[in-house]
Parts: sequence; C-alpha cells; structure tokens
Amino acid sequence: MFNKVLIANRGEIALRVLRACKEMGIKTIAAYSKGDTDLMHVKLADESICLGPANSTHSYLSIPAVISAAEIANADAIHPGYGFLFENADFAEQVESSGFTFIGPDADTIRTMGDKVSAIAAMTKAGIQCIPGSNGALGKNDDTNKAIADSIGYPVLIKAAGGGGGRGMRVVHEPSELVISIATTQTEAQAAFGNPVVYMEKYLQTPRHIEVQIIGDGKGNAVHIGERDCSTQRRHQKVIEEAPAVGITPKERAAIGKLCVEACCRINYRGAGTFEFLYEAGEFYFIEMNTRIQVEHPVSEMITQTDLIRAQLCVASGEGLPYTQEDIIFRGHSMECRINAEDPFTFLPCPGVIEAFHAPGGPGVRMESHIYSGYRVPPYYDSMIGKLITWGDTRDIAIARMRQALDELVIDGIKTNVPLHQKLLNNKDFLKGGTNIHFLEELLASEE
Ligand code: MV4
Repeated sequence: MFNKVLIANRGEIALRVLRACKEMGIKTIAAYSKGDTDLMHVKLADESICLGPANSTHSYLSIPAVISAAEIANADAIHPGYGFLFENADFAEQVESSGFTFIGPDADTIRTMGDKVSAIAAMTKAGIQCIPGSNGALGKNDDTNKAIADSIGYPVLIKAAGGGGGRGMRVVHEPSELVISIATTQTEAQAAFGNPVVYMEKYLQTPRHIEVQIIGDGKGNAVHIGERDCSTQRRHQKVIEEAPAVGITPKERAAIGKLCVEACCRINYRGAGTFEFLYEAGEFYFIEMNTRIQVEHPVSEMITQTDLIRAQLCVASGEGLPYTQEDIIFRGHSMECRINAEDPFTFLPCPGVIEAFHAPGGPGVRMESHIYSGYRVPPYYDSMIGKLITWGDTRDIAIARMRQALDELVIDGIKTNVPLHQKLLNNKDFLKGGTNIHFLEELLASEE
C-alpha cells in the first residue's frame, strides 16, 4: 500500500479521500489554492502545499504545479478526485512518467473514453448496446448523412466526439435542418473542444439516466456495484441521485452489470468507473463512460456496504480488488441530495460566510461535507458544498429519513438549494419514482 498520497482536489471529495487514507494508515498531502487555505482537509492533512492562486487555471488545473507539489512532498501517488484534472489523459501520463502512481485508469483508457466516438466503438466491440446511429464520425457527404438520418428515423441528435456531459449536442427534427445542424455543431465543437468531429444518434425523447458503477484491477478482473438513477437533473447538473433505480429487477441488474464487467475485463480497466446509459422502454443504451470516481458514488456504497475510495487505493497500489462479485450484496435503498450554495429559485451561486452549520444525524444518515461554522464558501469554484445521503430498507424509509435530515440541517448565512430538495421530496411524481431526465426542468417550467 502507498505510504503517502497527494490529494489534487478540494472540497468534499478531498475530505472524503483524506478520510479513506487516514483509515488505511496512508499519509496525506493536501494540495490547495490560495483561495482555499481554510479548507477542512487542509487542516487535517499530514502536510499541505499551496499550488498557486485561487484561479484554478494556475492551481488545481496546473499540471506542473500539481506534479511539483508531489515531488516536493515525496508522494507515492496522486488522487485526482472529480473535476479539474480528473479525466485529463495528459495529466495521468505525466503523473506516471514523473514516477508517481495515478489513482485512476491508464492514460490510453482515459483518452479512448474521452473521445465519444472511440468510446462507442470500444463498447460496441465489447458487446454493449449503443444508441442506433452513425456508428462513427460523420463525413462530409450530405447525401450520405441524410441517408443515415433517414435510416435511423427523426428526430436525430448530432453530438460532438469531444463533448460529453451535455456539451456540444443538437437535436434535428426534420431532414431540411440536417445539413446546417451538422455544420453548426462542427463549428461549435471545434471552438469548444478543438475537435470538429461529430456523430449522429437517434434522439431518445423521454429516457432515464441510469449508470452502472464498476471497479477493475487492470489485470482483467472487475466487479459491478449496481446501478444509480441520476435522472433528476437541471441543465446537466444532477440534483438527486439514488440507488437502486426504481423498477430495475435483480435480474436486469445482474445482466447489465455482467455486460459492464465483461467490457472492463476486455479492456483491462483499472480503477473506478461508470458506464452511463439512457434507459427507455426497458432497454439500456450506452452513451458515455466516466473514468473517475463520481460525486454520487456514496449511494452505491450505502446499498452494498462498500468503500469505493478504499477500493480505488487498493487497485491503484496493486493490492488488487478488495472483493469479488459474490461479496457485493445489495440491500435497501439510498438517496443523495446535492447541497449547493445557490439561490433556490434563480440557481445563481451564493458564496459567503456560513454563520452556523449543524449536520443532521440518526440511523442511515450520512453527511459528506467540508463546511463548518465560520467557513467562507469561496466564489471561485463549483457551488456544491456537500451531499446529504440517506439509506433505508425501502425507498420510502430512505425518503422519510431524507426529509427529516433536511429539516435538521442548518446552514445559516448563505442561500442553499435545500428548499428545492424539500419540494422534490413532496412531489407525487418523484415519490412514485422512475421519472425521466426532463422531469425537474418541466416541473420548474410549470411553476413559472
Ligand atoms: C442523448 C439524449 C437523447 N438521445 N442521446 C446529455 C448528456 C450526455 N451525457 C448525453 N446526453 C443526452 N444524450 C440521445 N441519443 C439525451 C441526453 C440528455 C441527457 C442525458 C442524461 C442526463 C440528462 C440529460 C439531459 C438532457 C439531454
């Protein structure tokens, strides 16, 4: 196992990684920015190194700054968390070539999955169902592209190979719009990602977003930790996630999980990862793979009694997977509310000083947050200040615990989205479960 790990991130995930390291007897180095000197994990870490100014371009996003910090502190490995340099293949490569272990997949895997066209090709080859589409980059021939769209059937979606997470997409409703839509998406993709390549898929109108958590050892072994439903989102920002997904039977779970595990084994996947699917009419369609630990990993941990950060450290150090598939037993239901420092109506960020903080408690309640009374939420970064996670034997119990936990939670001094969560937890469609990716935006629009 590692002696010392550098945590190249901030906020709740930095604290989460620090906790796992401490528990395992691993020394920690907090690499932080000048805007983050008051972070909880900076105080708790064995050592801390300032990366640079608050502006993340010159701190959390600076590859030389992070690698120099690892050298100065004599780290064995670097944990990227999520966000910042997490899915940057060049970073992973430079970490390894500088003699440190990157806690995540190898650079080639990150590169393959970062390009959505090559990701879809790899997954199709591995036997995973993708959305009917162009099966590759679109060429310059308008007639060929029209023929592809005709055979798929309208509406179709033009997506940028360099996109992902909702960036660089355009729906096309009829043939007359196709050629111009392809050209516009190419131009935007070149500007946004430096890559003009686009591809085409059938546009699914009311899917759910269901993703499968996996972890592989890089030696051809992998396990799945079940699925999560992340459909409750606004502008591609997830708001509530849960596991398991309502309506997915143990048989379906085992089947989609097995496919993902087989795909991981085939590509010798190392580390934690997520297969993202759109789920419509009882079918899973692969859209993207995330090569990182995700914000919503706790709901999977809660229903399986696993620790995914510990597992990441185990596979990265070469110790191997801490469990086999038979060890993963699904029990109960878990839900996560992302707590953001933002106006609950306008969604504008609301940084500032937290005058009082009180965390909820009780059975099946887990607060993942770095905030404390007196902490100033800086204006430079993401507005997520924590996650409230509950578990119960049933979904109803997880929800009842979440309602109570949200009532107990005190965050004074700044605005948060807690009222939005409280509204969702009293919405009859949400309570029924199985709402699609448009549910929250439609709900908000209906109230205007
Ligand atoms: C789609 C789609 C419908 N049909 N692909 C958006 C983010 C990126 N991960 C993929 N996305 C979508 N791809 C086809 N063929 C609808 C979305 C989509 C979406 C997906 C997941 C979660 C939220 C979403 C919100 C809007 C659109």
